[in-house]
Amino acid sequence: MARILITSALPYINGIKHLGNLAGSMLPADVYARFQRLRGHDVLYICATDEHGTPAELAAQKAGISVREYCDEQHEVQRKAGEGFTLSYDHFGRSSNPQNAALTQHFAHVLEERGLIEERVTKQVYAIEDGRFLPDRYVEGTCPHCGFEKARGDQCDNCGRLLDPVELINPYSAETGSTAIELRETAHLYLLQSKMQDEIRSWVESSDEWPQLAKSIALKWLDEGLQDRAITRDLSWGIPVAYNGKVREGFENKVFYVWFDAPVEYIGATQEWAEKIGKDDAWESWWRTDKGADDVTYVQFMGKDNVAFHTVSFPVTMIGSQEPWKLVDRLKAFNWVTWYGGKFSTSMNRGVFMDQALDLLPADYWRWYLMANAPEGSDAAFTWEGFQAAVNSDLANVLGNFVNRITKYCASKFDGVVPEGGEPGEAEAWMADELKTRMAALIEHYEAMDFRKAAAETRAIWAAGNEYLTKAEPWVKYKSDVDAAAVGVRVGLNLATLFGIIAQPFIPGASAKILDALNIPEENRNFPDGVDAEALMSALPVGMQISPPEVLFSKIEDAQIAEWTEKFGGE
Ligand code: B3M
Ligand code: ZN
Repeated sequence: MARILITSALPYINGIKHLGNLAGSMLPADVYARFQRLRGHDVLYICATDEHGTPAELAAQKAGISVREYCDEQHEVQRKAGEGFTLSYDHFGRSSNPQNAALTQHFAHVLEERGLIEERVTKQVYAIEDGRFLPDRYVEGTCPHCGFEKARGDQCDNCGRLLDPVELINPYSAETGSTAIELRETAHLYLLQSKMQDEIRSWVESSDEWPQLAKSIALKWLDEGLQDRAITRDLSWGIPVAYNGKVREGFENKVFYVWFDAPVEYIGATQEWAEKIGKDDAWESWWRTDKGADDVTYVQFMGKDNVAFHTVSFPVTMIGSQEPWKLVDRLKAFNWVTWYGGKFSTSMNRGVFMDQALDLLPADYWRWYLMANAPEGSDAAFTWEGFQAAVNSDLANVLGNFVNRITKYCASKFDGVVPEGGEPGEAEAWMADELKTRMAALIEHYEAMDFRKAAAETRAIWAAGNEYLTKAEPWVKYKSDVDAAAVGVRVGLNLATLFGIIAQPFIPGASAKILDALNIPEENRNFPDGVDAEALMSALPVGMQISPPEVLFSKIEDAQIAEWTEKFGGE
């Protein structure tokens, strides 16, 4: 049994996330966590809300409440949305919790002791009328790289480049629009990433289990040369620049930069989890290689714009501390889910957000389409037509219809019990061969974290089941040879069980309905390897009572697509 630590990028606190955010980290991490648990591994799946930084402050100001109140509210909103999508976190923490503050301050202290943090006085953007420095998203202006006029102080949304506010051309206050801007001196702590260039490069190059997208982004940053980066900000909301309760002199009105503390929350949330389960030190065997974490496989999920922070600045913090912290072993980065090729936007009424999606249809409908269409090799567009096709064909027809047909036929002709009688023949041999090949391929895709391929293989196995029923044709044989029909029904029921079992990572709700209707005990729902296909096709005890499940999936009608296109946009 392996021990697998899984984290997905922490969603910013400012508002409910859209389907693209969900599909770009939290959902695939959940699918992978479910798969590995079903393979019998010891999995810890951790996430949290990312509550510091200017997104939180600006959103709270807009809402007219304190940042703390805003974060309290929004954490609850996001926790509920995650529950609605059946995201099976072991813990969903908060980066504003005390555990993260203590850890972040510890790292800053240790890094300074190691000579990797130093205080520097630099010129920062100051808004005279606002009477404050304008870090990150408080200032906007023209991007020096691509000329985009609404570039944010920390990153240009148009060309994606990370920016320093002082680089912006014609800067203005994002809050007030004031252009009364000047550069003023202010002291900040700098993380001397340039000193860690070689160590980080050798770590990245030795990481042989990273999918290509992640590795190429990390190496691109290393080739450009690691820059020393400010890890404090002139903000009031965030983790105080303090150690052991003593605020650093001159930093009374400053806090740690959100990206310095956010990844540390992966550890902080694990400490919250340990306290929640009543074993305060249980976090150590997941994060300290001197306390048992050396046998853990750590897998991170994120969008591609977060890769640099996870492969450079966070490892600089961990490796630079020279303490025995568990580093990421595998990193799965995603491109974007677009809304018909463009951006999701509340203000421009483009796209569906997590809460709205659940008002329309149950989580499984979205989970399936978002993973079958996952933005792995390139961006992937959400379209209503694609969504309707995936639901109506894959879920309602190929899976739903199969389960319905065979359970209803068993109920009508064999009193709803698994029938005995008859011997396997050609059709069964064909199905066994299909399962041997396809189950092996399916497990390979999951282990490689190729979610589109795993969904496609899952569907192909369901489709093979339909083809089997066409070959076995129990409803035809029943007229002349009940035993021969019994074989088809018995194997069909075993296949329905298997189809429910392998669907669990993607569509846990519908899978549970199938397996409950077939009276499959919890302990028999693990993910099999499919080598002994014949055993899979005869696992159900004959005479066992089964019942047809309720309707698993309703087809999406054109009228619904028309209504939703009107309401949420779509070309
Ligand atoms: N909050 C995600 C984002 O860029 C960012 C991830 C933090 S992971 C430590 O929206
Ligand atoms: Zn730009």
